[in-house]
Amino acid sequence: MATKTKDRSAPAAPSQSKAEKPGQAARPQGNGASPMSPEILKRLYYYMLKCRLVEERARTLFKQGKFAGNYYAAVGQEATEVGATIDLEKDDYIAPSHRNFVTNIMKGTPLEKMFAQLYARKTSPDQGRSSPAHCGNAETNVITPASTIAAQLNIGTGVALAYKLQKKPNIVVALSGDGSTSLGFWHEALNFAGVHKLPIVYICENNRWAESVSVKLQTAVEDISVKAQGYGFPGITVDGNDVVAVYRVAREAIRRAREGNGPTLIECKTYRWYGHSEIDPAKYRQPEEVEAWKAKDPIPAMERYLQGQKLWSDQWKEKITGEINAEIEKAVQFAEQSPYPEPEEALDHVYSFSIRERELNRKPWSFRGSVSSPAND
Ligand SMILES: Cc1ncc(C[n+]2csc(CCOP(=O)(O)OP(=O)(O)O)c2C)c(N)n1
Repeated sequence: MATKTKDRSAPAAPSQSKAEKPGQAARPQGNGASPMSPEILKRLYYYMLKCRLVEERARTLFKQGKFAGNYYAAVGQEATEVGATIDLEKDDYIAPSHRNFVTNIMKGTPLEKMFAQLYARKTSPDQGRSSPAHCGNAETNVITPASTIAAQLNIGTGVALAYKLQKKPNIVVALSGDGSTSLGFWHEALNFAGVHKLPIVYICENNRWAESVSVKLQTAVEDISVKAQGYGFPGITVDGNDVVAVYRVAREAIRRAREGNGPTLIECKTYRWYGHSEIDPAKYRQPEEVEAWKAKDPIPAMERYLQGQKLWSDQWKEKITGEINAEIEKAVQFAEQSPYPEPEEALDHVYSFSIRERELNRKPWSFRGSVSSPAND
């Protein structure tokens, strides 16, 4: 039986009855629906703030040349990332994209391990193998993002199939961008999940741009959520900067998936504040567009919401900001003091017969004692 890791005391969300019909887009509101517990509202805010502070620190470190590779910030998209994943259980999986580094936080990956990933150190989840942006963690059920965009959806869909075959009550939340919807992988994943009614929720973060390509050149429809109609399951468009709205819709979709009623596609309309990566000045965008979206910053919006609910105090914000920043500093120090992997360790955990056995004379861990080398490999 799956164990719960998060507070689940919030009352049930209203049924998204409009969205129960395949592909029909609904526009739920965060405000005005059934009340939510103070605990979950404050947790939503806490995690958005944490994601923002972690990302801004990561951006600064990159610009200071502290780590190589690249970094793909999702600053501005916190409401979507947090709202869609906060309700997951320990055994559920997240299949993130290159932009969803901070979703690791939502599954409980320690910041130390995340910063070690940025710094490519041996203490990172992949022991210093992959790029900074490709942070997954087997220990917390976060799938390593794929370099090929949208491919994380196929892997996440495979996990959902496994859970269904094993009759486990667990689900997958898979995230991708608007640009990913132009790829065959995206459609293959959704089609397969629709046919087999898999326990998976697809979150499309429509942040308007895929590198320098506008969403208008990716799709001829206004709402990407209508594409779910082709796969026989509900599609919902939601304000991706309204964390309460995203949370309510995602919770309903997660419940549907967990109860065996199949996938949901949730399109979250949002925006990334910065370039595609830290080396992209994003000159293809109009400054007015960027400013208009920055005015919709989900974090102060949630602050105002909490103030309206009488759940706010400046001291509380100061306290949690201090705690998060201290945690980040500790994690940065941990990463900087961690060793790099040794060059010969690059071949550990690699599925290969010949290099290991012929050149290093050691058996690969995955085939230890059970499979012999093919004669002519
Ligand atoms: C198949 C493939 N084509 C192109 C790329 C290069 N690439 C990496 S990220 C990206 C843009 C992805 O845009 P989107 O899916 O909207 O996600 P976002 O970056 O906006 O979060 C592209 C084109 C790639 N990694 N894989």
